[in-house]
Amino acid sequence: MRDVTGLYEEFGDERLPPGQRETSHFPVLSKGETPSVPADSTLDVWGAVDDELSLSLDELKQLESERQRQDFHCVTGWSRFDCVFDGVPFPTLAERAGVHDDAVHVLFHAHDGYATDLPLSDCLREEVLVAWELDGESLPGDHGGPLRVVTPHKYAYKGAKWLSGVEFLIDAERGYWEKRGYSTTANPWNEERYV
Ligand SMILES: Nc1nc2c(c(=O)[nH]1)N[C@H]1C(S)=C(S)[C@@H](COP(=O)(O)O)O[C@H]1N2
Ligand SMILES: [Mo]
Repeated sequence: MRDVTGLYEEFGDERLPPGQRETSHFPVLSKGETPSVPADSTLDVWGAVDDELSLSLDELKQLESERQRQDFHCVTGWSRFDCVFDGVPFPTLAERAGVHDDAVHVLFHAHDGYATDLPLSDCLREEVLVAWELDGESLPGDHGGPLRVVTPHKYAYKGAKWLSGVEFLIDAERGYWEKRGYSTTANPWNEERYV
């Protein structure tokens, strides 16, 4: 298992980012109801890529995956340490799609109509996982099952639950919360909460 709970050293002095409090349970935070994701749904990858992808969950699981221990920081002020996620590191997916040199940004799409965006450089990190297991069990529906993104170096609204698509962009576009005033870069150790 790869332990990335030390990644805070790149960004700050303390594992717990400023203004956060640690919680031992795992709250659910969604903009609306948990959507029902069809069993035959695919993860689609498109935009500035050589090969558009449409992968079933089984196909995704055949890519090189790993288990990671990560921390989770919600912009509303709670953090949960030591979450264990299984998934495919984002760079592996990007490599499979053949991302174009002029791509600079990523927009993640979800089955509940949610979207969130990040600079490509913030996504091309091993700890950005497209994940299907939490703490050794299939990802619970409320937490984004069957498939979600996790971004331990960012506030957790960057991690789309019920992931349906990944779009590579040559011009930045804003996601659901980003259009409503939340930060695009969302570094918890700089308290980049709002614009
Ligand atoms: N599709 C989707 N993904 C989402 C959200 C959402 O409403 N819809 N909420 C975001 C927010 S604000 C947070 S803090 C985390 C919460 O994840 P959790 O419910 O597993 O704690 O999911 C993020 N991803
Ligand atoms: Mo959040």
